[in-house]
Amino acid sequence: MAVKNEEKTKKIKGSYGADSIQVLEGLEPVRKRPGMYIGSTGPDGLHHLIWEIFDNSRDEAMNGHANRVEVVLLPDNRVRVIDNGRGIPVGIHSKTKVSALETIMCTLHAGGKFGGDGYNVSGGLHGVGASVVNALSIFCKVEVHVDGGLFVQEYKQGIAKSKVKQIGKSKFHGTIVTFQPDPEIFKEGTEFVWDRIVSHLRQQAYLVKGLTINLIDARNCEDKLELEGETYVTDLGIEQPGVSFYFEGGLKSLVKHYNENVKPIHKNIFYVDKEAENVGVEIALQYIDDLSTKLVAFANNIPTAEGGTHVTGFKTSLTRIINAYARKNGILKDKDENLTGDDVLEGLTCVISVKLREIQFEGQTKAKLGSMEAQSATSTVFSDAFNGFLEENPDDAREIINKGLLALRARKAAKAAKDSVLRKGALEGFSLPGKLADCQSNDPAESELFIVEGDSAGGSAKMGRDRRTQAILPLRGKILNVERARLDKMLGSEQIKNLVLAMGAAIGDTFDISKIRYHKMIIATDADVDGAHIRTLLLTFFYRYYKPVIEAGYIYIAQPPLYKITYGKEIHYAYSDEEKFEALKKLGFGDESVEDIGTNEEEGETVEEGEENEKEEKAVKKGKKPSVQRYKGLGEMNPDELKETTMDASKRTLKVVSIHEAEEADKVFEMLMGNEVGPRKSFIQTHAKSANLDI
Ligand code: 1YM
Repeated sequence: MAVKNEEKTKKIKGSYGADSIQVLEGLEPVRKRPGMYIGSTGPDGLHHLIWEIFDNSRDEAMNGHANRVEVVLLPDNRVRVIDNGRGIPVGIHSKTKVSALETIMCTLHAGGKFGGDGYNVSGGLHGVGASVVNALSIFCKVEVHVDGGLFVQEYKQGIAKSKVKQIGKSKFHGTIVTFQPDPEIFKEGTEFVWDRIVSHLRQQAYLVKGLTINLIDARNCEDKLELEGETYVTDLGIEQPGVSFYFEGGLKSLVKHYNENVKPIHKNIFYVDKEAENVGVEIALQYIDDLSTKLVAFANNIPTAEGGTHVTGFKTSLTRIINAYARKNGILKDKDENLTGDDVLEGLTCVISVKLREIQFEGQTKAKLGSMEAQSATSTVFSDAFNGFLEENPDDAREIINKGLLALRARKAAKAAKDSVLRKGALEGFSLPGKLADCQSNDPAESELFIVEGDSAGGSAKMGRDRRTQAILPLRGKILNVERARLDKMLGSEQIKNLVLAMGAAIGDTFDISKIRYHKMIIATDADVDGAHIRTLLLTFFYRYYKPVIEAGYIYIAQPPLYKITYGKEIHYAYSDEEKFEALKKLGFGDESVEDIGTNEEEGETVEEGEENEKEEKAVKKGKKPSVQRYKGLGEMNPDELKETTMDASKRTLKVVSIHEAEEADKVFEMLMGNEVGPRKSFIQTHAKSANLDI
């Protein structure tokens, strides 16, 4: 009799535990929204079908009832998973009058207690995935060797074709699930990828020590009938290509594998596999002669790339145990500082795997373990075992602690070097950068720092400044190849270091705004593409490292004029094309009638010189036109012009930088630096011509 799935929810008593109430629901929702159950209907979701069925076999192995699982790829994109476990129960439930097998395969059940008191390592979902796979398969068959018999049931799109039937006797015990993904669901295709399955199964084999996993490629096997036989495929004696995984040592084997091509600094791999507070904790670790850390963690065999409670519990214990041992054995003296968490992670290769009855994931990608009991359980199991390991293996212990001490010393030396670079300028006046022409005042409130592009502009600025309150720091023309340098590299640059020293407020952890030496830091770059780049870079730098300084309103952008218009004795500075227009209009000239001084050397002479002045005056009287000079850079201005237009506090205009502007600059910088070539290219093309980068 064909069994219909009921869409409505009904409650029945669990088959194997008297009080276990199960919520059962038909499989219609799975076919309607497959993504909700397997993530996607693309290749990820397709492979997920195998993982679901495999997980049931693996859980059976982890509960100690199976030691062999076979995954066989068959023709027509069918997959068969075989285990030698107890076999899914087939008994008829007294209330539902339905076989447990059928319930498992044809209802969305809550899982958990269904089968009794097993260790529900897949988050209390033992067997739950099977019905999902069944629902999404055009064909599915389960063969169970149990209680001396062989029982079979077949399904189509989650619906049983008949009751569970006993078709013979059996001396085996185990479960065989064969399924064929439904192309109606997996519209992108139902072809499995061999390498993907290999790497998943290899990882799983490390996580379940003593389990043999065979993967067999029988996709080209012509004798379908034989493959459809009721016994284990590998017992058919057909030689098929495949791989086999078996790791006796579990995670210890995995650490050994990770450290195969590197140099361990101690002989023995630490290993523990114990339970505390109902949480299974398995950890293996070994230190290598390197600075990097490889810490891989799993919860119920699911990778937790973002770590979580188990990793936290491990890290705190590792630091505590190593410090305690080192002190007890006089390796760390009373006066010595403790090793930090980072110190003891250097060179560590470690795999952590915890198993919980109930599991909680956190984070965006659900790749972080949230279950609190995992933290204390990991801590308890690891502390005890690792302490024992150090006591029993003093040579290994010494190497591990020495490694940590090395990290500590390196960290301190680096900090001292950084502090000396950054503090010197902050505290005393005498180690300011040589490039800086400092001001005389010691009062930050009246002091200004001009950050000037290029040595020649720097020279003019030095001469044109008020040396009492104005300091000049020239940045070499090309301070950096802005398009290539990363911000972290930038910090290593001499130019940026000079800027940090000149400001006097240090950087990073040691940053202290109260130490800042100037309350105005004025960026004065040229009005061309290079200048705009340097300005973007400086703003980004301030945005990332000196946000409070921007917020305090200490960062400014100088507004040098773009044009100088000379008409006899009259001098006008124009800061934009419109202003130039206006000025010329006022003098009675249209823009077109004016000669650009850039192309007229003779009239390009400065007006300041008396003789020239007179000449000019005469020229004007003779009806000559005004001359217009376009400044391409600050370096083109003489000291007086620079003072008059850009530096003199009574005449200049400054633009204060808002946090919003800095943020925009940061985005532009990010784009210029980013790996995406497209946006950068189009940005540069758009802005290459405009002298003023709009920030
Ligand atoms: C190829 C897939 O599903 N194996 C499998 C599944 C189960 C058992 C053994 C099993 C579990 C329990 C008791 C228990 C499942 N049983 C259930 C349920 N291989 C595959 N092997 N007896 C047998 O957990 O107590 C669900 S899955 F719910 F019936 F117990």
